Amino acid sequence: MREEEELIEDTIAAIATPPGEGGIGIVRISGPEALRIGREIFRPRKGAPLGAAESHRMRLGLAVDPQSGEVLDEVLAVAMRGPHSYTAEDVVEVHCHGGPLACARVLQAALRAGARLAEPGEFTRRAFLNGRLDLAQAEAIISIIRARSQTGLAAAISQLQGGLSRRVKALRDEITGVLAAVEASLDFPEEVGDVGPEERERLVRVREGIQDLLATWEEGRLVSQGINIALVGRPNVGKSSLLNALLREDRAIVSDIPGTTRDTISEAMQLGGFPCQLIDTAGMREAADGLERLGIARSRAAAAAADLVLLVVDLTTGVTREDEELLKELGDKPLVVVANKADAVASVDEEDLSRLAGGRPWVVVSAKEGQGLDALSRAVRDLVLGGRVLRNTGEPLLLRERHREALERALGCLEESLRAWEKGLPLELVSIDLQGAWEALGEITGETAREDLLDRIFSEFCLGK
Ligand SMILES: Nc1nc2c(ncn2[C@@H]2O[C@H](COP(=O)(O)OP(=O)(O)OP(=O)(O)O)[C@@H](O)[C@H]2O)c(=O)[nH]1
Ligand SMILES: [Mg+2]
Repeated sequence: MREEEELIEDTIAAIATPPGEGGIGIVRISGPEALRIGREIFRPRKGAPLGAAESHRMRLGLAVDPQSGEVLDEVLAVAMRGPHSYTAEDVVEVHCHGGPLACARVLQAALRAGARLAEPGEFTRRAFLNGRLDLAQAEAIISIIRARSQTGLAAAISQLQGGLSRRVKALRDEITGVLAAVEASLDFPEEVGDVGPEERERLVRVREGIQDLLATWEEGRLVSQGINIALVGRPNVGKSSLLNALLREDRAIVSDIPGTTRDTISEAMQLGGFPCQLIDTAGMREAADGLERLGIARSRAAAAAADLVLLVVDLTTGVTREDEELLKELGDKPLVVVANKADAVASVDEEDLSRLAGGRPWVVVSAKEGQGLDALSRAVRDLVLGGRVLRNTGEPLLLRERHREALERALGCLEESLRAWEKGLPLELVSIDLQGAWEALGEITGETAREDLLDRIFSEFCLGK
């Protein structure tokens, strides 16, 4: 539990499910009054009042207005007594029929019975303040909610289970040990004597530990934030068909008329294990009319802004001069040449393709038959990782800029203290920098996080989380 405790005395409530129609809609109530409020707005069909019997047990009954007794919905309700709940407080959840009005009225009833409307992330903030989760774990929940790839999700789950926190805590404990030795030798120089190579060795190991974690950032950033991939090429080569094939969905209009796609279309998907925004663009050519020219300007902008380009060429026409010019225009942008319509040709002129690609990766696919898409996905993966391999060993990955920044700071302080030590500067100076490193590490798990930092982090959450 953190030292500077916020006093939690009120009870909060919010709708925890997304707005709109759905199977169920959940109103969540947490705090010291949750059970009382739950009893006022929920009338069980049979048995003891809510919260009086077994904890965590779903009950069928009616949600009612606490004042008028009007029936609001037929619901399931569950009371979870603290500390065995999400927030570690008493929690009541009312599962309504998933209509916006039913949920809103049950929430109103809870507010009328004395709850306060929760701020975004306030339930999770309470879980943190009550010591149920540390800060890195709370942030993992955001990463889980936002995960758009298997790898990103797996990394976020491992973070929620404390993978990163344990690592950071172990590093911090090492520093604590050295700090204690340094302080002791400062306070009782006669009895303790000098701190020596052993302590310095420990700090060197901490430095390596921090560097190892920092080395996972590129990969963590990839799996959490993803990349933009633009489909670029002449008209009619099958860019939109490829988008549809990769999405397994009839998303973009496909036709045999060149210049079908006018505006860029962007869809989120996974390619090569990474989340990405796949952007279909208008076919590039010397534009015939003004509208098409506008579309082509957008294509250029999309290609320029993309992290990676899939340059689509048409096997039925073979590589053309325009393909070559396009490639030249794209410069040294990371790029995969995608030769499409393999189903429509008897053989593929590999020499021609490899000449065009000029050392860049190229793959042969058929958007129509869905052929070669795995190879395309592998090519993207290899290009993005640039020879690096995804660890995927269950080792923690840095998923947030905030963690990277705190680790950089910790590393800076640690190096400073090692330098001071080696120069034989007074131990007081060594100790100040060690403190800095210790505090920076503590920001990751939240032991030393300030209130404004917490505000910023928890405001990223959705309402009801
Ligand atoms: N045989 C065959 N035809 C394909 C394949 N992919 C696309 N086509 C056809 O090629 C034509 C153009 O496809 P689109 O996907 O609209 O091409 P595009 O590159 O998006 O064209 P623009 O939007 O005009 O730039 C359509 O008639 C498709 O059916 C393929 O893999 N094999
Ligand atoms: Mg198109």
